[in-house]
Amino acid sequence: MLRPQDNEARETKRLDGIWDFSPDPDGTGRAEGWWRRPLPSVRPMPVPCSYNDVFVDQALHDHVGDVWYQRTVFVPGGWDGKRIVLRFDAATHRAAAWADEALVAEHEGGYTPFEADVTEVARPGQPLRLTAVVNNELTWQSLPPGIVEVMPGGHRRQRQYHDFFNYAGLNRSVWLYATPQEHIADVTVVTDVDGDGATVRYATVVENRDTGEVRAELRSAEGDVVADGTGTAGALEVERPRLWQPGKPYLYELRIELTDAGQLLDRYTLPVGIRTVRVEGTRFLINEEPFYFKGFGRHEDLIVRGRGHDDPSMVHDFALMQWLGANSFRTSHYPYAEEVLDLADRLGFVVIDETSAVGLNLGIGGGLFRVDPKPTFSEETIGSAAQAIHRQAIDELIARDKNHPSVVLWSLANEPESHTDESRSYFEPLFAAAREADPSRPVGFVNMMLAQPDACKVSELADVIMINRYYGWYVEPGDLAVAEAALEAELRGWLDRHTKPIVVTEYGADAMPGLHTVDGVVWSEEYQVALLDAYHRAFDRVEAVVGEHVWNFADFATNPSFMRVEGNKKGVFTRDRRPKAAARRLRERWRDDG
Ligand code: BDP
Repeated sequence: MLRPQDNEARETKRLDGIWDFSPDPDGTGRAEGWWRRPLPSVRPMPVPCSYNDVFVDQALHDHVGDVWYQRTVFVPGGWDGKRIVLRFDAATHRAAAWADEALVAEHEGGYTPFEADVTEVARPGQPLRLTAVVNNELTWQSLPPGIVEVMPGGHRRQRQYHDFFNYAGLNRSVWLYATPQEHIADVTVVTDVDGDGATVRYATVVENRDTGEVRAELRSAEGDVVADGTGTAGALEVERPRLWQPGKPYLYELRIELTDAGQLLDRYTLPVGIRTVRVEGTRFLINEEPFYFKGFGRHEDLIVRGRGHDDPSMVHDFALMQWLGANSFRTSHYPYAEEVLDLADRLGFVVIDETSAVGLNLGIGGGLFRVDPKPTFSEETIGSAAQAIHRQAIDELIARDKNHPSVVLWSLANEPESHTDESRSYFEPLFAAAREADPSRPVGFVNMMLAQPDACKVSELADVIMINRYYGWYVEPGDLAVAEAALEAELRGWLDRHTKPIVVTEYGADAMPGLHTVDGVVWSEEYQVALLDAYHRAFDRVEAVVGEHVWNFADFATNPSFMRVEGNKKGVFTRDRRPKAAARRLRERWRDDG
């Protein structure tokens, strides 16, 4: 799905700012038709932002159910005759939207965009009332999964199987935008390099087209046309291409134009990075060069904003990652805002792009999150309905992010159950779906410690082994000698069974910022540093390890638990982005000048 953009043929109106907001704790809004009039007892709510931490209101912080957003916008008079679209970059976890009285969109999944053609309802030069109901309930059919429980006092409580707070609301921008009726609806770009030349293959989808032709033009960053062609799909040959390289990105601009008798009908421009990615044996190759992932599993998690997107914080987080010498990250545990991928393309970061399938593992959930164990994959729990939604999430992720050169690997899930036949049956069609949607990138999933190399039945389907490991923390806490040996033995165990590269997608220890001890006890900053050192020694001894992503970039909010001190403290930075001792240690390891 293409991002809105402004040019001669298109115009956008970003609807960020204060919206009217009403929680709906009794769930009466839909039956009462709240979209028909101004919302009851409104409060001001910023968009984009999670609603949970904005007010001093415990009930809203813990709210389970619907909340309503409303805003009247002015449809520009110049949009007469245009196709007018309403787009939500994300509504967590599902939403329905009305333009005036008309229901225009419904969407499941909290981290991918959806849009609606509102041309019939929006009158240029007139106001338009937009209303959205956003629901945050996690069920067996949602990603991530969960259960809503009614507690003895009558209030509803969310049970979940993942370790981050269930921030919800309009976490990303909302847009109204206009395109011509005959318009470019999609563009797919795949690049290939052969000797001194490169091919940029493009395919477009044009909608409502009666006449006209499609032209494609590839321009250098300096604005020179380096290749062009005509047709809805084609291959542009580039001589002596400048490659998009990790840390040294180069972006061309692909201009797709729809013209009729020399007249411009629509145009869409897209940054294009020419690069290849492939797995060979135990190596992960970008532009045929072995790539080593250095970086983090992260969260979209900010003070006050929760999971709400914020440009200044995003740019600052990239600056901090660069300061440490990181070259990559994983969008743990859901697709991040498109702005993040745009910036990764521009700064040369390499991205492992993950769906929001986290917590598909009721075995650990039972232990860690105090939920009664049930079979993970069954029709009573995560079954065919969830699988269909998971498939849709994969398709939407790939449709959204397929053109980003920074994205080199799809992660279909984080730490699902993977040692049972049921898990294998669940994942087989999902791997096939991902490969069908994008034959150009490797596909994997992130394995959990309980499914060791001899037990995991899903890794066979993956191109890369991605593992999260907590030796020295959840297992053998405090004994780093045993942890280091166990880690190395396990890494070799993967190699015995699979000739595939291994990326350690999580490892780390909680550290209370400011807790210093002489003997480096668990939870001290010293222990966090010592654990990273132990892992790094093991990684350096096993050649098939092609990546290290520390868990986590920064401390983040979770549900209350006896294991969490105001959230998860495995950050190398605090939640307000102050470095712990581990940050400097990583800088020494990752940067040549560190
Ligand atoms: C892993 C999960 C991650 C958790 C982490 C931890 O993938 O979401 O936050 O453990 O416990 O199992 O810190």
